[in-house]
Amino acid sequence: MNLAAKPSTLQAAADVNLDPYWMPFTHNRYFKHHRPLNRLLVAAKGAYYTTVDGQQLFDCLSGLWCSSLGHGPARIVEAVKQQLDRADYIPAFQVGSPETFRLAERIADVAPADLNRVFFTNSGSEAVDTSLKIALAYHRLNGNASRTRFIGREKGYHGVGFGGISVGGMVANRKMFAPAMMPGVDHLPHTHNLKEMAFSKGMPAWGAHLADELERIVALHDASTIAAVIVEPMQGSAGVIVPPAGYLQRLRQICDRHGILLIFDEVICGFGRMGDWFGAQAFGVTPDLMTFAKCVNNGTVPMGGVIARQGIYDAFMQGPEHMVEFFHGYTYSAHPLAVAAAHATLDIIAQDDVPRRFADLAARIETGAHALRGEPNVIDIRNCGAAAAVELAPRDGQVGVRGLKVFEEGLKRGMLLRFTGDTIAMAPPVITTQAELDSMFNAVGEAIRAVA
Ligand code: PXG
Ligand code: PLP
Repeated sequence: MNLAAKPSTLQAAADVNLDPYWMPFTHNRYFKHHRPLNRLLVAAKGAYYTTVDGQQLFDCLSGLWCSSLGHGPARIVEAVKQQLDRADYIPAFQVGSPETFRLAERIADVAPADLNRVFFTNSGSEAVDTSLKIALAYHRLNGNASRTRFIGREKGYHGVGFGGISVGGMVANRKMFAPAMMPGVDHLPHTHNLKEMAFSKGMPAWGAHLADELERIVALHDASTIAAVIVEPMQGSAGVIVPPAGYLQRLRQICDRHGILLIFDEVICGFGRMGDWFGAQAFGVTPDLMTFAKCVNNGTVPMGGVIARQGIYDAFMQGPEHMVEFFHGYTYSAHPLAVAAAHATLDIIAQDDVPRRFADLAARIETGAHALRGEPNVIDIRNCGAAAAVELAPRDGQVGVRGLKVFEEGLKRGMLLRFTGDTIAMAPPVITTQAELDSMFNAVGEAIRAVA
């Protein structure tokens, strides 16, 4: 644990060669130029990271939205250790561990309605691409081979696979790869409108009509060409963009009217943070396919997956019985360490009433976040479930610099914040105390003032 206290380790870290590691979604040159010791993390326990120079950092985003129970719950750690003693790896093609079947059953039990068939992947990106493949194949198996088009949404984040960036709506993640995008993808308009909804608490009252754009897209292409619509119930990556009241319901109605599958990308919403097991239940809308990842096992071992309505799975179950029905899967699908961590995580979520506790935290986050209204350059505050974002006006001609500076000021105050552009996102672990929540919002306020 206390690696940081050993001067030799600190020295070794200070001397570490930063060059060979190509950091994901990171300003590599800035990082390697500044060599920030407070951004080299060596330990994680509960709601805190320890930096290599011995600082404690409060984990304001639960890792990257994945460590929602806090780091290192004994039950999860033990489960993974014991699994490692039993079996390090078990293939998932043509064989399987009973624990995997049991995990699928447990996930089906907490998923809404008849979403009760579970396919395992190793990340949200893989889950998204898997869900798109299931949707295409489903229509083809049903004799609707012309249903090939996907509808995503502006500002959507669906991971970084070619499928995910094609239906995604973040321009920086897409523009370099434009020539290789999936063909036949359209996008719904995003629902982020400062003029109409700035400083809304929870779901904005304005904006349900934006779902009607789906009717326009259907009218343009004809429903017979459209396979599925994919949206995040709450958009995490774009900076906690909250669905307008009634919006998801309306998408569901339009999809039903036209035989279009509705995919909820629940990679961030799943497993408690929205105050229910999934966003689907929290928002009262049942999709046909749901992706998950992250909190399924508290981020302990990479794992993701897709939950399908039984009817979708059943459509695949045709032809000779000895045949593979879906030519898809990953070497590490249902990795035994990930499965073990997931069982322990589900135990904790169920026994400790984690969705309800997140609902309680959500109310306190709403109060704390909106108290930042009036701080300099704050142009919007949004909250949804146990997550909130503070959007800052960009500095002239320097989009993202203010966000970065607030992040750095946060570090000085013992806070590991998350910034995307000039938006600061917060989604602390469920174990966060009121005192910790207060100090997080205090520190954010101070950091915002420090860079004003
Ligand atoms: N779909 C959604 C809705 C996501 O939020 C992915 C897919 C991709 O998952 P993987 O496991 O392939 O990364 C995500 C991931 C952030 C942040 O700070 C968000 C994500 C990942 C990293 C950081 O908002 N979302
Ligand atoms: N590339 C090669 C050469 C492979 O053999 C495999 C898997 O066998 C893959 C990629 C896919 O790897 P994964 O199953 O981990 O996604």
